[in-house]
Amino acid sequence: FTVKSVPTKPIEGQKTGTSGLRKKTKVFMSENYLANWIQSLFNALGKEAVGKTIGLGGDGRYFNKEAVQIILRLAAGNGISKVVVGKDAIMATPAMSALIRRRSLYGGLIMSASHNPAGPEEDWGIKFNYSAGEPAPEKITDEIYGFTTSIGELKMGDIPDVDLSKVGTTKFGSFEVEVVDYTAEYFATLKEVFDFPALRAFMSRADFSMVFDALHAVTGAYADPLLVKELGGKPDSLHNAVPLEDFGGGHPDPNLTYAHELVEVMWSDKAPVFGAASDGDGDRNMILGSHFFVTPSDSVAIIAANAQAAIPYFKGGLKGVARSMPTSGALDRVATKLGLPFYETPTGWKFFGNLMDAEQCSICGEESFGTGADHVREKDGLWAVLAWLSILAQKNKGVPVGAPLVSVKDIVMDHWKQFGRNFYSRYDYEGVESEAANKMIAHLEGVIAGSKKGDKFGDYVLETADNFTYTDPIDGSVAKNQGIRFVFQDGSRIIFRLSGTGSAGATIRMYIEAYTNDASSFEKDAQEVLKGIIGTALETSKLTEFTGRDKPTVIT
Ligand code: VG1
Ligand code: CO
Repeated sequence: FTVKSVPTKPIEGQKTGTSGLRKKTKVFMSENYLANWIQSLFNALGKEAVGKTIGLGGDGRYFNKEAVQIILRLAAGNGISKVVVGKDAIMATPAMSALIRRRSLYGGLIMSASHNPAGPEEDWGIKFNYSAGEPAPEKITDEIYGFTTSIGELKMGDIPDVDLSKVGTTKFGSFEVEVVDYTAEYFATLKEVFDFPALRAFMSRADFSMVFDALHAVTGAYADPLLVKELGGKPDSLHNAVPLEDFGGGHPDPNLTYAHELVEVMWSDKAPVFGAASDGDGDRNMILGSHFFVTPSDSVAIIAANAQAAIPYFKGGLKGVARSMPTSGALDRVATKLGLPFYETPTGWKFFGNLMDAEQCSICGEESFGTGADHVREKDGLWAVLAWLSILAQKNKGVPVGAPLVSVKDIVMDHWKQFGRNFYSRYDYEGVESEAANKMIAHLEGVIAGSKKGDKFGDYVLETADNFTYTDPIDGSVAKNQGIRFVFQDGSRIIFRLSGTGSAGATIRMYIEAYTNDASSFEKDAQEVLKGIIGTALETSKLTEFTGRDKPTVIT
């Protein structure tokens, strides 16, 4: 094939956020928008990528089928020797991470805007993962952005569209496309982590029942082969498990608001023992028990506390644990008790990679329904589901069929008895005017500058207030302005930051946490317990004054 030089011009605003580049689908479909970013990526990678093999796939959303062909032409034109593509262009985010690691690929591209809705009027996105399977560090994404501002040429290989519906290899001279089963490498990795026969035995108990809701997103393509074929689950335990280009018009975000269908099932009279959901690209998870919600911050703490006993991969113990700054302190208490190294990182999975590569961290998590481990370098929704099933299986080993099972709620209550409870909630204000959001953050910077240890904020006494800065302990890189935080003397916290994954306007995230070890209040409703501190947070930030919003769009 020949390589055509196609002239192009820089397009504004191609800067990646918390996790890749996300924009309205129409923006990505406009002339050269996607091609410019991909070419800039290859420019940033330079000679290093020439002759290498990369992975490619996505969450099945609208425009992926066209995008994959554009990316293949650019890969051919830029000297990539081979692209490994998931059948039908499918590849969940953690599956891509596993693919890169197991096949020692140079990197991989994931076509996804994760939990953002899909379709011609909604969002599209793209992210690049590096050789360890980790999201590209800021050093690379900054370089890509640099190239997008000066780009003048696209290098396009003139190859025909590649048929992605069949597994196999197609050659175009020195360039090759291999279409692969998108479950193969991922499931091989999961089998190294979990005891599949033990999970199968537990899931086949007559007194066990579950529902997994794929929200019509990418885990729909993995749920049947994994939970039914591999683990013997019942086919009717899968809900919304057919991936659709527009995710069925829904918002593929596994939380109590957007996964309401699952919530209704789990709070019904016939609620199953276990419920879970995942997001657009399969890296997030929500864990539910019968009439019970496990907060993501508690989930990672409970998985860490039980990992050694319940999951073969961790039988030698954990190397360390980590959480993002806004995630509750529940994990910190587990780290202290187990004597483990502990790290607090900025929001976004890319900050965990270095710790894992340096063998400093085995399990990590974020409050935003992201949980994972060092088997890959992405958060992993189905991993979290299997982790919880493993804990349930282990706790119920001696329980005869017919006797009451140790439930999800029992496991969480037991955990709180040992460690206390970190009441937690996040308020999201979506679609706020960017200027108003920036003014509020500037105001909060002022509050921080004017306050000192011992100051009273409502009922709370200030310990520290700052805009979080992270220095990576492995490579020394510094990430500044990662979130405004007020930490009080009893460990309670108020945090504000702006989302980096939206496609238009601003989203303000307000995170609230209060700790108690008073067992009599463990069953209280988080919104009730947090009412006072939420009021303090709203007053301190003047959120309503700046934004005109008197209530959040989503509460998790
Ligand atoms: C959000 C979450 C963050 C997560 C990121 C990507 O980012 O808060 O914890 O890592 O989404 O998740 P932000 O900047 O909007 O707060 V996913 O499932 O979109 O890959
Ligand atoms: Co996601």
